[in-house]
Amino acid sequence: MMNWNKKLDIKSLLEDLENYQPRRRGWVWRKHHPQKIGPFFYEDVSDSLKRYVALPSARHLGNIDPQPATTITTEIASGRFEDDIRRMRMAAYHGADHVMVIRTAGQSHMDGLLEGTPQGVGGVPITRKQVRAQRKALDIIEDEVGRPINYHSYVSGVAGPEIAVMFTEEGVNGAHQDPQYNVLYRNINMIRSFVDAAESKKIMAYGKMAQIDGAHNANATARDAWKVMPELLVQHGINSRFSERIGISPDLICLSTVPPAAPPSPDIKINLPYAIALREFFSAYKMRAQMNTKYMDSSTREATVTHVLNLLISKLTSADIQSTITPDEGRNVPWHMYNIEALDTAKQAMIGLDGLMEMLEFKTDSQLFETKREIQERAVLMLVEIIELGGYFTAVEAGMFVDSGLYPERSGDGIARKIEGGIGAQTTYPRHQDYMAPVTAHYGYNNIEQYGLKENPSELIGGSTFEVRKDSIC
Ligand code: Z98
Repeated sequence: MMNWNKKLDIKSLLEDLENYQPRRRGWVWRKHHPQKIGPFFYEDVSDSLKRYVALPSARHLGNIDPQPATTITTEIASGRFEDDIRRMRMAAYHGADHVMVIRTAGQSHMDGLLEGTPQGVGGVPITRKQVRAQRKALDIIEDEVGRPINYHSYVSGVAGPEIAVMFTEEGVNGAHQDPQYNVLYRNINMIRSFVDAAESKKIMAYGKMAQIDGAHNANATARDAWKVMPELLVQHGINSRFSERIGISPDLICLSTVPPAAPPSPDIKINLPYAIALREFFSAYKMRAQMNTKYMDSSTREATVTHVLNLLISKLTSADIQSTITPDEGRNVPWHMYNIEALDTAKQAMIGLDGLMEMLEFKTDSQLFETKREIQERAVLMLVEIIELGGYFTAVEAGMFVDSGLYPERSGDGIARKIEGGIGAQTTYPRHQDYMAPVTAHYGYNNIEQYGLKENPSELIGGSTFEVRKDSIC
């Protein structure tokens, strides 16, 4: 056990790193456990930590630190992997159990794995060495705080499947995976992105990683973010059904939701019906509620108020993962102090709102439910039009996505991509009749019957790197 007053020693972390093995695979949810903590009884909490930094006013209340039942995320983005590790530890003490390491801009365009521990801007280049050292650090940190910590990054881009394999080998617990992100925001070829997504999802299912989609990027990109609400339902639907059909368990399929509006818009009047519409359509899946970043400026005070209103929506409609990005992600200046304050904001608001839904119920015969229904109808109509147009690829080519008109209105400013265009175009090939790859969790046609096998193709080579850790992944 570390001396909690001493800094994590990066040099000793790197010692013998080539032999470090992750202690587990897969995502761990907090356990909901109503209980008495100090003088109060709490409904929506999980167990307290062994070591923690409580909210400042806890010193008047016996230093209690009730932990919400919801997973709480921090986004770590220093640009230096050593600093990221120190930030993770501080975040865990403040209540984060989902640590998302942000990539430096545009790793999606790199067609392969990177090596070493290079530096980045507003995030790090994700590599095996960096991931292994950070998972190792988190193993130490989770022993200190007494709670499993989920480590997370991105399986997006032209190297998606390679990254998914590396993440599974290294015990990464969660990742974003959504081919629509590649297509819309990184102009990666659509066919390549969907083929790669099938492979990546199959691997993530095997690694029991939580998968988060990319719909929140439409909120952040559209000029009038509240108008993309119907489309967001469509994007969530496409990715989550795709994932489920490939084998990801529904309790690991997480929708990346963001309340689209923020003050001075009438926040709750716009965001609440949307959140209810979403929960109703996608009740089988988990919700990862990210705070609004679109309407955020240089005032941390303003960002914090918006964050608290977002937390109220989460509490009213239930969120499984509460993301707290640094309030200044909107400005792309990831000051760590604001990450930590955002964690405290989430913890403070969630605990302050404990038991809210035992006291309230929605008026179902009100404007709230009429608006909810209208959003759902618009989303269904959009899906119908996509099918009539000839499917997703043609709809993207026609610019149907991230248009700032409220569907079925169109502004004509959507992001259009060419089916035959983009990075990685013309790089998919049908598998030969004889095709066979002796690897585990491989999507699609894999002619293993010719070797008398029905499953586990890697038996042919005495296990792949998922079953047997080989020198090749040192
Ligand atoms: C988040 N606040 O993580 P590049 N895939 C998806 C993403 O949303 C992102 C990337 C990949 C955000 C942080 N999101 C920004 C679905 C980035 C990153 O191409 O390496 O930048 O991919 O929720």
